[in-house]
Amino acid sequence: MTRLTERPVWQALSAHYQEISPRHMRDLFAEDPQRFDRFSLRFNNILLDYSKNIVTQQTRQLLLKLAEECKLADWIAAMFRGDRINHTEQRAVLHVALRNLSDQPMRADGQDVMPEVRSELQKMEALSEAVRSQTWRGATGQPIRDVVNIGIGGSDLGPEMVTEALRPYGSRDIAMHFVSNVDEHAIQDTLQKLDPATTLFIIASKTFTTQETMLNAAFARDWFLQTINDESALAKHFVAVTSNIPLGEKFGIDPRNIFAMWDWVGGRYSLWSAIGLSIAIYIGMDNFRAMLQGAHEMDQHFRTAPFGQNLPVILGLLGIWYNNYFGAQAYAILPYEQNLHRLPAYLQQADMESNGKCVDRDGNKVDYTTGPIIFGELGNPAQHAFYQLLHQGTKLIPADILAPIRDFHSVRKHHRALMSNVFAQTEALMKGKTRQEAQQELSTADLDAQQQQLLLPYKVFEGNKPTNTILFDTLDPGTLGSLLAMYEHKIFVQGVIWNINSFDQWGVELGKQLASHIFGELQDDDPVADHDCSTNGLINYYKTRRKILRRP
Ligand code: G6Q
Repeated sequence: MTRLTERPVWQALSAHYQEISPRHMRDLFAEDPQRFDRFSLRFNNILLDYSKNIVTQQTRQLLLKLAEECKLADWIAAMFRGDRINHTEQRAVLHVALRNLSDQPMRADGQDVMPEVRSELQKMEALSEAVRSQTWRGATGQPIRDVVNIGIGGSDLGPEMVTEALRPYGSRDIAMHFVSNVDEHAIQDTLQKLDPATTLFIIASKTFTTQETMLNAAFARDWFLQTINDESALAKHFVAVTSNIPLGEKFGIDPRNIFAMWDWVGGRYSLWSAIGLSIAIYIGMDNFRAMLQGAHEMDQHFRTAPFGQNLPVILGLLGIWYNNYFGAQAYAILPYEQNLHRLPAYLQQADMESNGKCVDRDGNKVDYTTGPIIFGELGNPAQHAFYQLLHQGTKLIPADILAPIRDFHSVRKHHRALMSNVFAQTEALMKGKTRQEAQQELSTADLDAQQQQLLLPYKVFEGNKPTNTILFDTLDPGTLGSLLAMYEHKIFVQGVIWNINSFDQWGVELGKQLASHIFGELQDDDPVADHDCSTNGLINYYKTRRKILRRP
């Protein structure tokens, strides 16, 4: 297979970059009054404006050619067909089946997975409705008031982000809690507010072996049994989502309350499965299905829309443009929607765990950069924090700005202020402020000529900072589903171009192995000597200090 950087289109893009990089978006806008129409896309009630990027029609053409030459269409077909495109784990990648609300089969290893998917959805519906309608009663006959999801990584970030995002749709009678960190404070702080008799725990772990989750789950079970000293009561207060059913049963969970997971769903792509049980309990199954529907519609769009009108494809290609030609190392996710406050953390995992890879599908070390550093925050507060670097720092950081047209609050002025910041920031990042404009502004200030000269260089903004603006009518379950599926597919598009496997995570596996070995070594106070001298030194310092601090 031709290596990426040897492809003629890659080289054509390099040459094109030389031509276009000195250009300023101000000029691109001045030259083309239709630029907004030419570089924006619509999908349902979502608008993607990507006109504020350093691209021309030729850039788009070349990027689309790159996608074509990298056989993106074949890869998309392979994913939907259930081929084992996660080649290092020999697994199909079928999170799209979890939201396949059509009556079409979807196959992994020739087997239609849809009957199992539907049956788990029904099981989720039964449990979530029982809890919501209070027909599910705890061991003392009381309804459930609090649900605690114990999981980490893919078994935590998605459900937590979605329950936050869809708060206006959430139950007022049931509070949701998420515990992932193995720092004891996380579980202690959560449990101290709760009553075991009205609490339901969801132990969410695909493997049911993850250290953090297992320790937190065992802690929760002990806490529960301290008050309700009856093991048979566990069945009413503990359910599990796992592909390791024997371990779930061994933990003491009633097999009827164990929800299945499959090896063709990666953790970070699993919120659509029973890993999303906490979401279903909180927003109800109708809303959960609406979210699946929104994702399914995006899947269909991704699968069928021409690449030039395909939101995930365009977003993916723009990311490649900055990452590989402009040398941009980072990418910012900036939601102007309070309830999306966990989206940056969620996308950080989705993107960085998927595309943080340096070996290609043929086993070769790549000679180009892959996944960017994803970071972000709520846009408005972030303006008063790190936007300075976006505006005037030395790094180019492309950003996605997401905002709803209509919010749920009655205070219209707030929403107008929020949106004015969206438009002002994207405009300022694009246009910047020229020396002349800065000079003009300073001349009207109450400053003498010397002070004006002193300030002038600091008041200049280069601009030409790329943003995508993503507007949607309102953050309802369907729209959220579409947006999340859009990002999942964007990540896949980039993985295809970079010729890497976006669906394994050997870096995460390494962490799991290492910690369990050292966990054993920390059982006693004996010094260790089997690591490098730094790690030995740190462990032994910890053991010595721990011993001293332990003394009364
Ligand atoms: C996600 C990763 C990882 C995983 C967690 C939890 O894609 O594989 O974040 O979700 O390590 O794993 P378990 O669900 O097996 O506990």
